[in-house]
Amino acid sequence: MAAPAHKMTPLPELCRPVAEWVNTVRELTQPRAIHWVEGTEAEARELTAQLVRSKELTVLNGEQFPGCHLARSAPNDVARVEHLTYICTRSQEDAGPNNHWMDPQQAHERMRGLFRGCMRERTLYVIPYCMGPLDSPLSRRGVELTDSPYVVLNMLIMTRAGRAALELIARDGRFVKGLHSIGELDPERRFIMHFPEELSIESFGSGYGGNALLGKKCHALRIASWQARTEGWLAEHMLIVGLQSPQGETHYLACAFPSSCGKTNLAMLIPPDSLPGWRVFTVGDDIAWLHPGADGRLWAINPEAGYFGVVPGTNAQTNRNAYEMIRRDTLFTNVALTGDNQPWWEGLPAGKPVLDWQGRPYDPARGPAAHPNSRFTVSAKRNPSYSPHSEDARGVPITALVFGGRRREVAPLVYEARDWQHGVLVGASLASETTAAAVGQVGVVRRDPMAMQPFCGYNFGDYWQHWLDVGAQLAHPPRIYHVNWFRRDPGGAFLWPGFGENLRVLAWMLDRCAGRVGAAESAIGRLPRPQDLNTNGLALASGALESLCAIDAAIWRKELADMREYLGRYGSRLPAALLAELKTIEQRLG
Ligand code: GTP
Ligand code: SPV
Ligand code: MN
Repeated sequence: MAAPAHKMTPLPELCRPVAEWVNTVRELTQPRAIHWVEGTEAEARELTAQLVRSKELTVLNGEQFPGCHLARSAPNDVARVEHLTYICTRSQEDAGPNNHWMDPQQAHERMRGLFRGCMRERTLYVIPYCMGPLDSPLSRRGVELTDSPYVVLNMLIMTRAGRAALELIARDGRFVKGLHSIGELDPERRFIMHFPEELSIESFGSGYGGNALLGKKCHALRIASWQARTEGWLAEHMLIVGLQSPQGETHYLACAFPSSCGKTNLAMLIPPDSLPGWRVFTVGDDIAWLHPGADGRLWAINPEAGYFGVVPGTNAQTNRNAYEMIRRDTLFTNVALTGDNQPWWEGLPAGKPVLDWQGRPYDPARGPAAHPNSRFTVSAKRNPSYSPHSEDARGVPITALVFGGRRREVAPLVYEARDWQHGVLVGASLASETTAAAVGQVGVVRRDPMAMQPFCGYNFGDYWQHWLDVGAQLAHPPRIYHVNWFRRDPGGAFLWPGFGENLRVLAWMLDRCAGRVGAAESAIGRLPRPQDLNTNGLALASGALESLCAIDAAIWRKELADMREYLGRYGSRLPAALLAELKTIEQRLG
């Protein structure tokens, strides 16, 4: 038989700096074996089979959910742990009041103590990955070292991982070092540490989501936001969606909503039948890297390759695209199971949970069957509305930026900022009810500027200044909006139907950007008048639209006072321009 025409270099020989670092970590953590991740399909199949044999994965009903598996995390390890997440910069001021801070040396020492010998009976996986299209100058690379094969499977879906990424690292020389161990999954021995000045991450004691898939929040937001500031771009907690109007014009929006506040759903929304002719194209569902382009516009890439999405609430009515997308080749984490091995979650109209997310016989007295932060991991290419421009090296041009929160009251359905500077204040003013995406109390309003409170790798004061600087550079800055899909009536019901109907609001924005539609001035920004929103075929309770678009001056005065107090915490790092914007609104409100 003929020899293979082309013999591939073994991965450990491809890039010496990575190999040297792996050696250092091997000495520290003492793994039984080392597995360099190639990124082939055969490798993913083998890893999956191994996890099925060890019962860490359950094969789901092959007729209804072909290629799908269920993983259950430790019951005390089900969400991000913001109270154990640190930014370790030499100066505490650089981390800012928005972050927990630890001195880098002290943090390294503490982590070394935890990592020492922690992989003795385990395999160390080396995952080279690329955030962003492989051939894009806007992409950045990293290597995650982990002892969790579940993390490897997730990273293979969520990033461009394997040989091609390592080849790029070898060429470029620069990569973010991420060291991860599940440790004993002990919440008392759990830390997520970031060293932006060293481009490194150390995560111990959790195997879940943003704590453990280091390419996602740790790299693509906390470390990348720091890099972006020094390099003149923005790393944001934003979806990217393309909307093609019935006239055939496509515009892209990037939207920042806090965790579990509707990004994945908006990114793949289905236009209602009463708005014929619209088409939706998803570029990203969670993170956007935004760059000023040579043409004076803002351009966006999605650094990720898959979705780690909230499962509960997903059904054929709320989001048929998402529902179809997760019916094959999907990894479910912490959902419930039916008697015939189908995944089940709250919000499904049919089926009956037999085992809850912990694998116990389902008992409603113990809470929901699926964990409220149960997730699906799936390739973006499974999305029926996957944009053909997702892999474009320069990204897509952004027409409008949208900020939004989950607020029962105060924030109207939508308003428009007067200009970029006002828009930066609008983003900085974002507040939202907390959700199950992070450990802690759910449903309490907190300030979450730009939806980045848990994710900005440096002082918010400097971050807002950076936003102002980026805008000043743009000859054609996107317009900036604020939305709230979550207003409630006094009985607690949502005033706005949300999901696909949100397109009506996005369409108003695009009409505004094209100068085709009017608005009413208000103290806080421009609001649609009743005739400005397309309400064809929309069934709203009487008076709902008026409530949704009303600004109550007394409530807003209180909101602004809260905002002023909050901004004051940033002291001398707070840009004067933001205070000036705040003052303008205060004066307009009277
Ligand atoms: P992360 O992945 O945590 O960043 O969340 P996300 O911002 O992508 O939120 P996602 O789209 O997954 O939605 C979170 C929850 O909000 C789900 O249970 C959705 O069903 C629900 N949801 C999403 N959009 C809407 C909406 O327009 N209206 C209402 N009422 N609920 C929504
Ligand atoms: C979020 O919490 O915003 C998520 C899920 O998107 S996680 O990957 O855990 O950060
Ligand atoms: Mn998110």
